[in-house]
Amino acid sequence: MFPEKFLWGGAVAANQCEGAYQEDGKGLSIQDVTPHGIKTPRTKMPTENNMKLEGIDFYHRYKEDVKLFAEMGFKVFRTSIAWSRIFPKGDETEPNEAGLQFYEDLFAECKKYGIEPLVTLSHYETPLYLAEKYDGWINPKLIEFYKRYVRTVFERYKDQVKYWLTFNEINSILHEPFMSGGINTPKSELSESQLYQAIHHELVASAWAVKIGHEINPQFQIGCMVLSMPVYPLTPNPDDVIAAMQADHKNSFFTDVHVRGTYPGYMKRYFREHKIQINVTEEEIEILKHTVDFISFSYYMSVCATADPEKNKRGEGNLLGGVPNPTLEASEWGWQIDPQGLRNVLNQLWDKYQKPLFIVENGLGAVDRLVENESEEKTVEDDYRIEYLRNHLLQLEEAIEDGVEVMGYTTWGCIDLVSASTAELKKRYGFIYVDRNDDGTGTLERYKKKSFYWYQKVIETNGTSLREEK
Ligand code: BGP
Repeated sequence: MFPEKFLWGGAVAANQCEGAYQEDGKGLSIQDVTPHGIKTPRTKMPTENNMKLEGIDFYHRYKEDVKLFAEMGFKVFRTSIAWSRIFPKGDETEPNEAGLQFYEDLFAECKKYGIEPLVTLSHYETPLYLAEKYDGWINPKLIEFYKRYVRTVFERYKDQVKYWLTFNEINSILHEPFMSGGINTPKSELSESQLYQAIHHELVASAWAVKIGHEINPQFQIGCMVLSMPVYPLTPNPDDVIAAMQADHKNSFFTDVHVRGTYPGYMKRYFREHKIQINVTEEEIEILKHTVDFISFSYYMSVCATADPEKNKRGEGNLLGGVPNPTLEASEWGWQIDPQGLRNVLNQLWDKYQKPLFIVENGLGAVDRLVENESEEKTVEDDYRIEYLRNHLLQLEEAIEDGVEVMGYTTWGCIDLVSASTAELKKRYGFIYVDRNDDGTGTLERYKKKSFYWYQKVIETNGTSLREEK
């Protein structure tokens, strides 16, 4: 059974839905120069084929959208603040009032319907200037700029927002240094020491956010956010089991630091053996002890690991990737579907840390077709999405029965938006269809998909409808 106060809802990120990329004083962010997501190098300036520049026009249509979320019964809505709306270049000392006002209005609109905002402070949208002038998070100055930014928004929204996330999928910087860490130096030229220096700076900044946030409002619940992906050994060979453990360490390092406040032994060993040297000050060691209130994560898929170089071939997948699992099927974009992996992740994190958990992303990216139903309303018959979500929610419920404490669940892309990895609109996740295409055509009208009514019922019955459907 789902707990009584379970936070059901959906999630988006500013850069993937707002559009209005130059409105009301907003500065450019790294997303404005990456028209093809992570697939091709960035452009010098924003180009017309970049779907994120206009997004789904959430900036102007958020009232209509929040109303639809309320109609589904959302208790929580996760979005991010675009840092470059508040500090257009990132290193200014004074914030942009118009940007602050936009989010104040958005959060007020959520509150009007009793929807709790859950706010990501940095979701793959570092101000471009910070990437170009400072090389992003490699530079310790970013910590100061981030502190100023988070202090500004914490103070402004201290009575509107209770739940905060410090960095979206913080561990994805390992694979996507530009998108995740605003690091301008090409990946191929980046040393491991530079990469881990940037990671260290983000971890310190995250701990600062916890400290500053709790000083401003002790009621704040501030969490870390990681990309979770269980790593299974490809075979029962003990070498593969160790390979899976080591692959997992690369990611669990981030939660270890966030929850325990120190670097784990396996990471110190990794640094030693790979000759990684990073600067760490005494003050930073102290700051890291400001640990998070809860752990949030995205969950889409699992992967395998092997010690056999012949079989160690990376498959398709989200930002981390890994060896494909021969027993699982995949989405149209090659992401392997593994609902039980969610139960696994929840149990592992709970057993390890005993901290409340929040699933803040989960969902199926698929091609949807708009059709007219009997009442001549346009809709999408997305039974595949319903099946995906139902199977994951049933596993989530299993984990709750296992004794795991889960605060809530927000599906990814509750309204169609632009994909992070491929910058496409045709990869849709929403309960709400947005009439917008990758060639820039479309009316931007919103239509309720079949899954809209399905999720509405799930929320209304606090999950009991899931079992009836089986
Ligand atoms: C996560 C990101 C999101 C989101 C999601 C789906 O990695 O946090 O921003 O987009 O994945 O990925 P995609 O949009 O590439 O399908």
